[in-house]
Amino acid sequence: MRIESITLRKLRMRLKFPFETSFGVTHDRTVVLVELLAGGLTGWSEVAASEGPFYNSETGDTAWLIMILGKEFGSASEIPCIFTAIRGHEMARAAMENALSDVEAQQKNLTLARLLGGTQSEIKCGVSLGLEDTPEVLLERVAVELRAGYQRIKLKIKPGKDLEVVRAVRNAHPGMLLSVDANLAYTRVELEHLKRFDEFNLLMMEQPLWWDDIANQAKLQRHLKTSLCLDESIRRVRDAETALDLGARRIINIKVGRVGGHSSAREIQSLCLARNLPVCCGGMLECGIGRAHNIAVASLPGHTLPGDVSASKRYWEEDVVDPPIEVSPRGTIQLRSSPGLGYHVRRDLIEHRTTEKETWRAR
Ligand code: OSB
Ligand code: MG
Repeated sequence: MRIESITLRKLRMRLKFPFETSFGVTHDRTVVLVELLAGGLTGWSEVAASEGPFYNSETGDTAWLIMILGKEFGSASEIPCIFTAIRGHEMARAAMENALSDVEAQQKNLTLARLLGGTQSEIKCGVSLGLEDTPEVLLERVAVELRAGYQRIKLKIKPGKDLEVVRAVRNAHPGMLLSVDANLAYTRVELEHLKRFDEFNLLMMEQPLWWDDIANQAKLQRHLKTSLCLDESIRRVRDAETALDLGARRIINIKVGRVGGHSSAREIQSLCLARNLPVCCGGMLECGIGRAHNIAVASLPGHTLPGDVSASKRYWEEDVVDPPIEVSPRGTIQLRSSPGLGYHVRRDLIEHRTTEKETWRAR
């Protein structure tokens, strides 16, 4: 597969509802898409980066990476070798490898999920709910998602919007799978406060402490009944090994963008599988292209917990894939059987939403 051309574009996409985390509110997404032509086939991927460098250091603007142009690959999994000299920029690297994975799957007449080693024909879905002004508004949101069938609810928390909110939701739904995500909003001196979440019987608490603080997360885990799940802290398999060795967490949130692409996501997934630890697939408010990649990731063995992969219509009036991604009343997404991503990419809509576009061609 020779990389013949790479098109990068930015799309502006309005979220149906603003999404608030401890690091800020998102109203509109700036989605960066990669369209790659290789071996006569077109592959698509989405850069997972947010609008500003708040979730991690990357943004849509730092992701215009085309070092693979004109190069020849037998498999998309060879791409990480090209990038060994690059420090960071995991999401940009991921987008390149993932687009070529889509091509490779089509070339081999496989679904992307099968190419990656996926074994599940249906994945379990949960939702991530942003911060809301009042517990009442949040409770209404929870009710809507449970009626839709979702198997797990994740609540964003931050100091001042945490115990009371979680208590309200837990009291209303004593049996449901519930987790929380702090996106680094606490410090290690808040141990006593964080211990109070133990009373809510949570599936997990995601990333309470700073992203580069695996060591203190390990100390924290020793004092909590609640399982910690690391998101921002895990950027490569070595981070996962460190976290496992230190006992910093019992669950890892795998986001294919954050960890640098499908190969790296698989390394982390197999490490956890070998140690009998569950993983869950995270999300970054993606449009259908990123979402389709996440679905393939979530079909791998060990992804036994419902992740944050939900239906297109939770975020978008109109998604860029056809059919839109749908969730069954049992809270699952059925994997598609057509080769590659399995969804038709709606070029018309993509063009319509494009605000910037650049194509590079190999000579
Ligand atoms: O921490 O998982 C996170 C969205 C943006 C940035 C970080 C996170 C999230 C989510 C949303 O929780 C997950 C989704 O795409 O539904
Ligand atoms: Mg998270």
